[in-house]
Amino acid sequence: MDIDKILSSLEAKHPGEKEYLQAVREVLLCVKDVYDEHPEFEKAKIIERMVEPDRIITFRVTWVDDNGDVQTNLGYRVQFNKAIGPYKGGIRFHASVNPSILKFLGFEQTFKNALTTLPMGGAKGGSDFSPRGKSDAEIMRFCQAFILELWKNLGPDRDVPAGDIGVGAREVGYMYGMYKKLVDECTGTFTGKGLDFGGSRIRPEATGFGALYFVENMLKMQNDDIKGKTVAISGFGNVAWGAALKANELGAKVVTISGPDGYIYDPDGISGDKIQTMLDLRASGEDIVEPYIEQWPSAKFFAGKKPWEQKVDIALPCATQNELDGDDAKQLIDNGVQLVAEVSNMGCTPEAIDAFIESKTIYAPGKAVNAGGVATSGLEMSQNAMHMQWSAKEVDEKLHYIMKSIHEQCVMYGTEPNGYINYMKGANIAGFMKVARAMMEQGIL
Ligand code: 2IT
Repeated sequence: MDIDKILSSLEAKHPGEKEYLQAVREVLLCVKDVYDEHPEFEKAKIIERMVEPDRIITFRVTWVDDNGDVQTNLGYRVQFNKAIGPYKGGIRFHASVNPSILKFLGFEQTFKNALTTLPMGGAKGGSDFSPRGKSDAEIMRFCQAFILELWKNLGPDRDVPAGDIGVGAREVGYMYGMYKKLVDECTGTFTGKGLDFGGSRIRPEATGFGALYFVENMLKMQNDDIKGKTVAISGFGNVAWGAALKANELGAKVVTISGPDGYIYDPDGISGDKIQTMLDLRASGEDIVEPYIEQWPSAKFFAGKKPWEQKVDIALPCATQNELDGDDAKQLIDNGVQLVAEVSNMGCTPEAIDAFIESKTIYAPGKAVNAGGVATSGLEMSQNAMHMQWSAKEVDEKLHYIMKSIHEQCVMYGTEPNGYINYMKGANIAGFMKVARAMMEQGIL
């Protein structure tokens, strides 16, 4: 595989799409050797086909704000790859959303979903709509307007969206409500729904819980466990919440959370009622963490800084892409960090990943670590198809099994001759091989 040639042709076709090109480059570098061992892949142009989405749906979303003013946003759905199953992946509402970000997310989702062991293809969608400071009624009108365009491309065996940044149970509820009104069928079609209308138990917690199960597996490989370890978490949304809950439950001490305004360091540990504070901060819609210190004065707020400057055993980026860069990585390594697990999608920059691998820090990428979220979405699809609802215990057992299996796939494909486990390589090769085999067996399409 001529990586430089593929990348420069992609760059020429999609200039300036830096997140997308970054995600593609990482996968190509990891799978090159395996790819070259399979001349039939090259003959079928598997890579050239895999890096382009099946289609991108772009649309205008017009809605009326509380002042009666007409607002227009852009809406997208990137249906990336359906070799393994129906398109599946979240919807992101954030001012930064653009085709590059949604293409990187859809590309990553394809391999992540392959790793879950469940039959799901990859997709992502969203809008540049910013939920910050919007009223509940505005959120509802926006969600309805978004689905009024997108609904015709969705379906339980076609494309099943879920939440992501800026989209939680409330937004999924409004979108699914509108979808049902238009198609007049109750077939699931969204995951992350409310428990009373087809949602799965443990889905809200699943991304964070799954990430901690993955971390437990990583530590077990080192004959270690998480009890008593200090953990830095970034973000304060749904993913950070689930990760903090489970880290506490497993006996670790969470000392940071963060927002766009800076980070909180709480040496006493963020647990118990402080978790509720996190939820209240999120629910306020202001997108800031500073008010935490008004309620918990022993904690400190560091304006405009990231939590990676603190000395911790474990770092869990839980906020957004490229939130941990080369300098952050250096700081963590100098402070003796033992393990870094991305819970956000592509949370670390390529420079940060290189630094971790070079220093033999145990590092795992988002597409493996955070796959418990979409895996539990897959379980929600199964429950909807069966018209059943499983107990929390049943879902949690399946989530445990899935995370263990993802970890095993990473170890199988990522263990280097010197014993170091390169989880990035392992996850990319395992995910790639499954999608590639599925594409090969279904012919040139
Ligand atoms: O990045 C992700 O895996 C998600 N936002 C969840 C996707 C899903 O379909 O549950």
